Amino acid sequence: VKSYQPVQPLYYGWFLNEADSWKLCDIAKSWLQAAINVEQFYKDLSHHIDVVSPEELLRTYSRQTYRDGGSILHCTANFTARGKDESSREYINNPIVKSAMGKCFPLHVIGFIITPRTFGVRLRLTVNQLDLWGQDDTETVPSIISHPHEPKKHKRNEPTEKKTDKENDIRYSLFSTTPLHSSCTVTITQLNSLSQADQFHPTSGKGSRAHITMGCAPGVKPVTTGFDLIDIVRREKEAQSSLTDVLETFTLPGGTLRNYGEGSWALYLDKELQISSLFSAYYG
Ligand code: 2AM
Repeated sequence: VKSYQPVQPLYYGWFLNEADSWKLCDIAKSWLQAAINVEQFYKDLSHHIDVVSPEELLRTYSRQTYRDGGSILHCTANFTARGKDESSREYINNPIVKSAMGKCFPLHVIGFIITPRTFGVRLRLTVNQLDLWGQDDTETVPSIISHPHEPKKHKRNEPTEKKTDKENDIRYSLFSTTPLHSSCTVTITQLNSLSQADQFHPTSGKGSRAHITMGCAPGVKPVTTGFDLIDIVRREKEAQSSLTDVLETFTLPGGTLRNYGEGSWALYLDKELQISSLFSAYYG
C-alpha cells in the first residue's frame, strides 16, 4: 500500500492583493525615481551597476525571476523549503501559524533599500506579526555582499527585440517614463549630534529583516534582498555607535536618503504607509 505525504509549503508570508501590489509598485517606483533624481545617488549606484542612464537604472530591477511571475507582492515570514529541516516542520505545525492562516494583517512600510543587487520595501512588524516571524535576522550574509573587493558590475539588461506587454508591465521592469525633476537639499550629518538618531535605525533585532522584494538586478535571486537588509541594519548599528563618522544624507520631500557605502542606500519615510495583507502559504 502506497503512503502519500502531504505537500509542504515553500514559504509562508503576508501577501498583498493584486490591486495593492500594483499600488505599492507605483509608490516604490516614484520613490526610486526621487532617489535617482539625487545626482550623488545616481552617480554612486551607476558606478556599481552597469547602466548608462537614469532610465536604465529604473529598468534594472525586475521581478522576472519569480516562479509565479511576481505579480503578487509578499513579505516572506518563513522560508520552509517544503519542511526541509526540524525547525521548518515545527513552524508548519505551530498552532499560532495554523490559526493565522487566511487572516488579515496590516503591513507597515517604513522605507526602502536600494543596492546594486536589489530594491526592497522595508517593513516594521507588529507584535502579532513577530509571533509568526521565522526568518533568521542574523543569517550570515554571503561574502559578495559583506566584503566586496571591487564594485560588482551587474550585466546590463540587454534591449530585447520587442518587449511583450508582460515585460513592459511596471511590476516586471519597475520602469517609469516620469520626467525627471530635481528638488533635494544636501545635509551631511554628524551622527553624534543628531537629536533624532532613531530615524536611522528604525528596526533592529527580531523582524529587522522583514521586507518585500520589489525587484532584483539581472542574475540576482530574491533571497538577496534580505541579505542586503541585514547588511544595512549592521551598517546602521555601526553608524549609531560612531564607527562611521559622517554619512551622506539627503532630504527628500517626505523622506531621507542615506548612503551606507558600497552602493547600498536606505530611504527612510517620514510617515509609515499601511497596506493590508493576508497571511498564507505558498506551495509553488
Ligand atoms: P524574498 O522574501 O526576499 O523575496 C521565494 O523564492 C521567496 O522566498 C522569495 O520571496 C525569497 O526572498 C524567499 N526566499 C528564497 N530563498 C530563501 C532562503 N534561502 N531563505 C529565506 N528566504 C528565501
